[in-house]
Amino acid sequence: MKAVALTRFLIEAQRERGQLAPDLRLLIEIVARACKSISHAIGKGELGGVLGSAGSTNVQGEAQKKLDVLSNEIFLDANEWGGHLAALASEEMDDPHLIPHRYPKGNYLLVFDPLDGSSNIDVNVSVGTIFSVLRCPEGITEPNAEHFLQPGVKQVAAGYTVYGPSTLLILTLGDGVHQFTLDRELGSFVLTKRNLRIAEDTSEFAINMSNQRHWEPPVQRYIDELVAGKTGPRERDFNMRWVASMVADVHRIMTRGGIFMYPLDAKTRDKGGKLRLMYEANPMAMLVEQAGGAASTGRQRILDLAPAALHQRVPVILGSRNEVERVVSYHRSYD
Ligand code: AFP
Ligand code: FBP
Repeated sequence: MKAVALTRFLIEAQRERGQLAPDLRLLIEIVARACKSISHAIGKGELGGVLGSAGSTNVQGEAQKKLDVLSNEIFLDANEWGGHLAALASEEMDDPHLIPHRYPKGNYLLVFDPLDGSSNIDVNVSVGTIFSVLRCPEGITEPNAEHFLQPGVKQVAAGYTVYGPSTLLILTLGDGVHQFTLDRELGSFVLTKRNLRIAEDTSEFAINMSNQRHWEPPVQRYIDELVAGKTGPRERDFNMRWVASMVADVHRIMTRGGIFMYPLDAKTRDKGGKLRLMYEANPMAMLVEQAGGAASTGRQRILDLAPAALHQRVPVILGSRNEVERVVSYHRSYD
């Protein structure tokens, strides 16, 4: 079978399936190009002088790595001139980035986490980029943070790139989830899987177990039951995996099922959770739902949440539908 490059896939989506506006196609192509540049910088590692700390902190108060800052700049430079965006918001920036006056403005808002899991860079473990596309409210030419505060159901596209042994782009335009692999020689993303599906059942879970003493009772109960294995109430053994790069953990679930949890706990309660709604939870929830899985805070569907702030944090429980529903039912029985 002839290889289908991302460009062709997008043009066919535009032409045949009427699914894609031309300016959204351009947006996705430019995002993919930015991800290629990030992949290239990551691949150089120590030789590129890009490892280690940048000596700065972001709006979340987290120490930035050189690659956090570089990836953010790559995204801004790649995306601001195309005429398809009204503004961009990044996990690494306090406020939205407006399109400079010398460039035309478009109808979309791009939200992104340029380098997720950056604590893994220096140890050469998979990291990723996450992005989400929203429509700019009509008539708004100078969007501010408020215009980004739309529930996840309003996303028109979402995706992530995982920089692992190979670089993969996982994309949804609201009609299934598709996987592209970066052909490094051609410099092109090539379609390698159509319509990824997350198995409804699983025997694998991902959670940072070192937080166990901080969890709420429903999560304590759920994980206790999994760890009890064959002799416990679930009557089978479960396996645990935790990469500490959400992109890598979610990608494993996209590939072979599983449940990923960063639940509310005593450590993160004051902030509302650990992961960011706009940059991490919403795009991943759209992808997971599009692949047949489920995504919840434990108490609410993630995609229905009305964001209150650009950098808002939320609890995240996502993956194989039957397990997510079980965790949600445990929350109901304790609340
Ligand atoms: P960074 O991008 O700041 O490294 O955060 C990554 C992350 O938000 C997410 O990708 C992981 O699932 C999670 O942190 C890991 O958190 P712990 O270090 O608490 O396990
Ligand atoms: P494979 O090469 O068969 O995947 O085995 C890998 C491994 O031996 C180690 O790399 C790793 O630390 C360990 O298995 C993981 O074991 P477990 O599945 O018990 O967590």
